[in-house]
Amino acid sequence: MRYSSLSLLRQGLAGHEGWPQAWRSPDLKPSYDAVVIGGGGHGLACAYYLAKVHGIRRVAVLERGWIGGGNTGRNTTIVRSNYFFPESVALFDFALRQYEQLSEELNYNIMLSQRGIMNIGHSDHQMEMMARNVNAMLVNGIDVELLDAQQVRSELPMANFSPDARYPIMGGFTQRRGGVARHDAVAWGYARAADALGVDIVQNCEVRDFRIEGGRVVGLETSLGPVSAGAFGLSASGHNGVLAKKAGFRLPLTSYALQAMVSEPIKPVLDTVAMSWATGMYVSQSDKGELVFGAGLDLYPSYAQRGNLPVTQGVVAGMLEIFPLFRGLRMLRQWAGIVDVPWDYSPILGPSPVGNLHLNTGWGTGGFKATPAGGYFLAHSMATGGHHPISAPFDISRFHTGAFIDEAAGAGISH
Ligand code: FAD
Ligand code: PYC
Repeated sequence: MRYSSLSLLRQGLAGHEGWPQAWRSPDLKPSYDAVVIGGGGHGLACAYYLAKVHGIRRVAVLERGWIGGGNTGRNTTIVRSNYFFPESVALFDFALRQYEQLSEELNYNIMLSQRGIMNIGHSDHQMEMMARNVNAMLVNGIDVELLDAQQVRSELPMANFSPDARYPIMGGFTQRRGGVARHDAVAWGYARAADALGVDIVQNCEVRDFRIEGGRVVGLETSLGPVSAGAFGLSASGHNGVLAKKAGFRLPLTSYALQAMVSEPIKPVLDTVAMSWATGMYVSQSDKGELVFGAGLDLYPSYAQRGNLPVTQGVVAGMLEIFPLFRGLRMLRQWAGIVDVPWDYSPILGPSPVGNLHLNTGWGTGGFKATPAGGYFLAHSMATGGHHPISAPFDISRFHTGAFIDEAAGAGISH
């Protein structure tokens, strides 16, 4: 739906009471052609592409809470495609290119801000590894630049460049097409577009079990009753391991809490995303002025969605070492999401060991940037029964063949 400036003004003056719902709230039907488990950005994107690209419109997305209330609404909104291996670059740059035209495609402003992402190096060793990374990324066709200390200083003049700093700044590298996008808007944009194509988005619907016959899933048991379908997609970040176990197989991943926090808002001071692997800190500034910053994984596996204090303290300390001027700021909020981290830090995509159940899992700490890709390739797998060439290297079989795609470094701050 498009709004004229007059109708926007009228809504504003009327206290926003006349807005139509952006998507319906349908009852769960007994059967569909395809059912997606998990109403995060990936699940919603999958439903949209099933309908849009594959013409499959009898689709339901089942979300146990509210859409975007999982990691989609908890992440720090960084998008980038500066990964090491060609397989990863193909995947993440596919997503970034989708993001670059998504506002127009969905007619929904996802507030993509390509303000660049800057990784800061603090030692000769780190600069050496950054040079190797940058060379690999350039070979893969990614727009990255290695920077010396002066170049970093011209972009982050308020950082601590003292030679006596605990973390001296020796240089860095940047991807200028990287940046941030509004996480909720990505979920809402896909939800509205999928709904318009006939997809049922069913919230407060928890998937509790699988009915499996002859090696195939014939239906799901949910908190709103049973549902059957021809194809199923598992896209329930943070709980994919739990659900896979109910479907009778084990996913090679471990679930941890990942934390983030925001400061009180201040005037614009930071116009890129700054990351420091050595301190485990990254920070950007939101359009409201808050500093959005975060940490690496919590130290032990957990499903407690709040994170533990030593990690919070560590990230604040790391940020203040690099940006001492933020010292007087108050912290407004801290939170965490549960992330599923595979053994090689790359996602697990495509058909599962159970026929007609398809996987979109293992995005670990870095799946927001991949939302359009995760959705697109899950839809492809559900519609065709097989892989798109870009998702094929991420098949679960790599944990048998040993063809790992170890992106621990590409995943950056969070491992
Ligand atoms: P989710 O949004 O988590 O969606 C899964 C949904 O499944 C949830 O809504 C959940 O309620 C639902 N669900 C679970 N179990 C069931 C069930 N049994 N039945 C029905 N529904 C169920 N990535 C980046 O690229 N950039 C970042 O800057 C970044 N920062 C992050 C910061 C933090 C603090 C966290 C926690 C994560 C961050 N990530 C980042 C990772 C990113 O958030 C996730 O990889 C991504 O959002 C996963 O999207 P999703 O749609 O798969 O998952
Ligand atoms: O994947 O870029 C990322 C990221 C940053 C913080 C958490 N994940």
